[in-house]
Amino acid sequence: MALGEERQVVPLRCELQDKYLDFKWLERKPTAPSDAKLPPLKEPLFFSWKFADGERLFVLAEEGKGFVLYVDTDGDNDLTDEQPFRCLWRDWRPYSPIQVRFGPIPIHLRFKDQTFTRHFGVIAIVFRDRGPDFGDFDKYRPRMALYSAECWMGTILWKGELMTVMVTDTDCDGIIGEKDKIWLGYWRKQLPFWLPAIGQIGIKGRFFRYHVEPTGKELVIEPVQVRAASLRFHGEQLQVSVFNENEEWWLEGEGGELKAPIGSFRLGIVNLSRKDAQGRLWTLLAVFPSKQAPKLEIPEEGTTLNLEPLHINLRWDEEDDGLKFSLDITTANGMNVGMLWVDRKRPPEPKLRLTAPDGKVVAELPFHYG
Ligand SMILES: [Ca+2]
Ligand SMILES: [Ca+2]
Repeated sequence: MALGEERQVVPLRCELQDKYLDFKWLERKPTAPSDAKLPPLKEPLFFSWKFADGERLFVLAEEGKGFVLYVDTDGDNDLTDEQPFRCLWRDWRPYSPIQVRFGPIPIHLRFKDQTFTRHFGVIAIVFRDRGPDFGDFDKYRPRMALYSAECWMGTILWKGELMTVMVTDTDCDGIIGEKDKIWLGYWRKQLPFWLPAIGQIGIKGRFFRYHVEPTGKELVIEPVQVRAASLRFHGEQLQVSVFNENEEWWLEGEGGELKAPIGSFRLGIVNLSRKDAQGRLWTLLAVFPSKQAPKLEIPEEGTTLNLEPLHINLRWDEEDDGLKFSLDITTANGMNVGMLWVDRKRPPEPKLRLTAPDGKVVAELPFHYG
């Protein structure tokens, strides 16, 4: 992260935001807890969510020509001391599925002898059956989701350049921990990527452990000593995530060599860049398949990452009266190629040529990116 030998403390500032990158479904409850104090409510629907200091009740109810949301923001199980959040039917956005947002809602939390306030948004989404409901609000089937309406911004030194980072409370528990995310490069026209808010990284042979403080006020980066060996690759740049039961690393290397901790790992993500003979820059992003991530052993003498040859897998399914063809690409070690770019653009779409046994071309069809 920061390429320094010293421990670094990066202050983060909390900002309200109305966009969200992740959300969590609130848990629907058939009734309110028996000791909950409720204001008078028409047709209430009960939901709950577990924050770092315990469960909170959310209640959506009808009110005139709209809806009212009560949230137990201070966790005392009393909704009569709460400010209601309202919306009208005309506020429902004609998205698919239709939805309305409430908030920002201040949630007052207690964590390790500290009290602080976090802001969240609530999205009410209406489904009917399995699809979105474009008709009337079906009060018996809404789903409600929670998202953090805050992010924490800071600036780090990343490979010699200043880079803005954004920390989000991804799991919506009100504190920052290992299930939350640090977004890097989100504002640049490059592939945004994220790291867990607590983790370990190695860049060009320097290794660091980092964590975001639970209230989000700072990011602490500390250099660590690691027994490392070479992971050789064919290309200019390589980024990988590796993990085992005990640890997880984000690692970066250049010029055909990446320094990795010695040990037995599995490969989560591979991002490889290489120039071809014409000077075009190819970028390949591969992720582990749904079943199991491929093994990666890093012995003391080092090893080589072999991704090639790439396999092109052609599939077809019957659809109506015809056949639907699709293709995907896997690496030699079985990872799924999620993206393949040339000079930061998608390569031209491949074509499928169908021929009869005598070699006569029956059809020539272009594929489309799905
Ligand atoms: Ca309350
Ligand atoms: Ca969290």
